Amino acid sequence: MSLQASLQAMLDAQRAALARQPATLARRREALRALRTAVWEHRDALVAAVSRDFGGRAPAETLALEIFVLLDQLRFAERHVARWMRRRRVPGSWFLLPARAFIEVQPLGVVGIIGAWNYPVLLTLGPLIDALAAGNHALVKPSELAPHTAAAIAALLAEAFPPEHVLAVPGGREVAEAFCRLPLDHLLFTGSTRVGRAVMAAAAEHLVPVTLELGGKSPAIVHDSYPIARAAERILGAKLLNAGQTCVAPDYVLLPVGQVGAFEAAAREAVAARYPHFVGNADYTRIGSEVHLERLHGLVADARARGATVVELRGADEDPPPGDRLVFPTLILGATPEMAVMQEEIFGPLLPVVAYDALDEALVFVNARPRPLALYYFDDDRRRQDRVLAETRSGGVTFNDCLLHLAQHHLPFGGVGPSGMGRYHGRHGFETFSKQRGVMVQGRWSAASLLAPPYAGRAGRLLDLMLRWVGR
Ligand code: TXE
Repeated sequence: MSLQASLQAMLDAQRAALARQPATLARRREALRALRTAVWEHRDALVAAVSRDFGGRAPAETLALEIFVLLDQLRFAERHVARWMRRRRVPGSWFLLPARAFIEVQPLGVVGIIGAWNYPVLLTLGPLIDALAAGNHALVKPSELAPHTAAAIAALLAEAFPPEHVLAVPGGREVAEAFCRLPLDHLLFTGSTRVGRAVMAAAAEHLVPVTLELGGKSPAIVHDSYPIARAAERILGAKLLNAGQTCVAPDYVLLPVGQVGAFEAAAREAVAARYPHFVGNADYTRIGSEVHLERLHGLVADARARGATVVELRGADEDPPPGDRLVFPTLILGATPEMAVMQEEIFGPLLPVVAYDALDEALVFVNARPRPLALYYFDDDRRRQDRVLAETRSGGVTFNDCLLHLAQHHLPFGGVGPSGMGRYHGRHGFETFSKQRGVMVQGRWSAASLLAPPYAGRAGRLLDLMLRWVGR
């Protein structure tokens, strides 16, 4: 059987199983519970697998940013799914009275999820939570760029679910491409904007709706009035989680022109407090692959050649041993738009600093670039916060810190424009993976029948009256 045919057979088996078993509340809760138990029981294996894939990922980062978040999202979904799936009565339109109307929320069917390598557990199993809460069956494709984690996820899912309910489909690019050609009921992809385009083009053949969780250059803007040391500490703290390989990491920082020196000093202090040394320090995550390591070295070299001041925030005598994919936290002072580091998503611990004179100028800079996945603004003044909200666009926003809007269960998460489309997390993810079916129940007496032809008489006069009622 060809690859495409065998994937199709998996999809068919899941569709048949879904038709046999309706997605009751009890089944959904049971599925969420099974996933929670499996993640909990496999947590050590997952932490170890992620660390192997990264060539060193701080175990606390995997536990806090992947396992904890997943388990808490699962608990949240278990608690709220009954309310989310409830039928919703809506008011009937006046001209159709006494007809009733309601929204019936149903599973879409069999959904596909393509995970990413940078948070290989969370970005693969997180969307699955929402899909299961919505009562779907799912095919899950973990990233082959995190192969040990992919195997751990496949083992965990095989233990928790029969394959006709949830099935991991590990494999490389060829599998990913075939996966995108399946006539799924929905496809969620997390990864780069470039691959996102290919995913959407492939999905278009069967009109498969897509949610694309992409990335982009998320700016952090610091206002002159904000304590610079606090801003530096929070921006660097967020940037260095997972060594910057986070879709919502602050990509570059816009600083008031007079604050660059103070920011550098505070950044140095913040880094030293977190990481007294780097070589042999398991708290600092390594770069996911050789390719990305080379890419980051290339970005630094290009910035230096174009006149930036490159400041590595590390002890003077440290050098990574060969084979260690360690990139030191690095400020790129005097970054300019021509530098590659200001053109592509960095996805690593490099932080370009761009100085601005007035807030207007900072907003123009941000708005001249593609809409980012996140925007961070440091300022306690509510009126200016509102102004920044009104005058910019991004997937999400955190004021006075970075990343954390992502962890708010009640907020939708997703990009805009090139940073993605659609949303998930909590109820928003539940809705992404549900069909909101509009249902009308006609009464014994039907108002619509008054408009039946012949139009020359009463029906015409009534229509005329109705038009005047809404038009004047
Ligand atoms: O490579 P690729 P990477 C961003 C981040 C990073 C950049 C590159 O900026 O630097 O993307 O990422 C599959 N149809 N993010 O190294 O080539 C292939 O099998 C379907 C942001 O991941 O962009 C592999 O699994 N799938 C992000 C993956 O795409 C296809 C997370 C490789 O992606 C395919 C990750 C096709 N035609 C990267 N071609 C985030 N939002 O967090 C390739 N693939």
